[in-house]
Amino acid sequence: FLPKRNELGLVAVGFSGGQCKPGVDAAPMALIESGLVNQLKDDLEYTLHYDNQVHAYSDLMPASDPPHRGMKNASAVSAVTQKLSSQVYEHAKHGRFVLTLGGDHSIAIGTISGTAKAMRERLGRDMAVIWVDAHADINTPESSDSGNIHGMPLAFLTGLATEEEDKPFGWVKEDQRVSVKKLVYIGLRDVDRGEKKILRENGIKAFSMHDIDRHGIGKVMDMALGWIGRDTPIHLSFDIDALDPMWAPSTGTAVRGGLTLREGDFIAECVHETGSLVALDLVEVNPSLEEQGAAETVRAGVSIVRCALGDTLL
Ligand code: 4U7
Ligand code: MN
Ligand code: MN
Ligand code: MN
Repeated sequence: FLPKRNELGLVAVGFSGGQCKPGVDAAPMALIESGLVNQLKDDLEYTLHYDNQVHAYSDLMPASDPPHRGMKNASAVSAVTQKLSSQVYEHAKHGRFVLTLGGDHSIAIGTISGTAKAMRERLGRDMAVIWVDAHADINTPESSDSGNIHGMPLAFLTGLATEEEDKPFGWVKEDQRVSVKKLVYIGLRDVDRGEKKILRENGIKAFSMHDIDRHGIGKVMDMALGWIGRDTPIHLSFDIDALDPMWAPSTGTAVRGGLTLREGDFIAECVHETGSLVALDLVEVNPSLEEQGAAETVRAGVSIVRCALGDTLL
């Protein structure tokens, strides 16, 4: 079921409407300009399927976007993620590995719904999701204090939050969802009270920074991948704020006490080694925050992507 050897679909998503800080839309260009695409082609020998544009989806932006169930920019996020879902689905359907460069984490509603559907059709299998993040991003509109949709993607993707057909996220259908049993978190350290309840009540597998301190990242990866099991397609969604601000300061919701860059790279390497990785999102890099740290943060993002796509130390 693996993606065709070295066929890579790239989607660059310059979208920031899932949260309130401008600048995260500039990340795809910053990552590409720092040499990422050339490295994937030249060093890692991927054949690239890329439309050579950073999508801003400005044609999809509604004239007015009043709050819906407390969500900010619900119509815009809905329109963008629905379009993105079909872009990602097209790549995945053709057997390509799908790399999506965000953008804020709301875009995962688009990427994961696209790959989940393609994997069901191609393999008849349910896909697993590894979510590397300081945050759990599983607030329902009702449990969210901020109304920012980048803190909610997993609620819509798992079906914990559903909507009527004619409402913003009513387009997310059963065949585009992932099971709570196939979701694994790594790196959590800032989980809202309502989210803790959701994780507990649904028995969702989560490895917090505490678990990483206790067992070490090597053991945690064994346990995380063991939970998913062999021959299950994996979508890796990597929020750069999983890394400690020492390594990735330029991000909208930085939280101290995070992963080292090497631990982040190691996670990506281990998931690559399974041979089951079908897609990667790299999100929440915001080069306009922390001017000092922007280049460093972009470099960290490039490094994570390279590792997930098969770069090795030796
Ligand atoms: B990110 C938060 F309240 N949980 O819902 C929320 F702490 O994609 C943060 O992981 C969400 O960066 C962070 O707004 C979303 C908050
Ligand atoms: Mn986060
Ligand atoms: Mn996130
Ligand atoms: Mn964030």
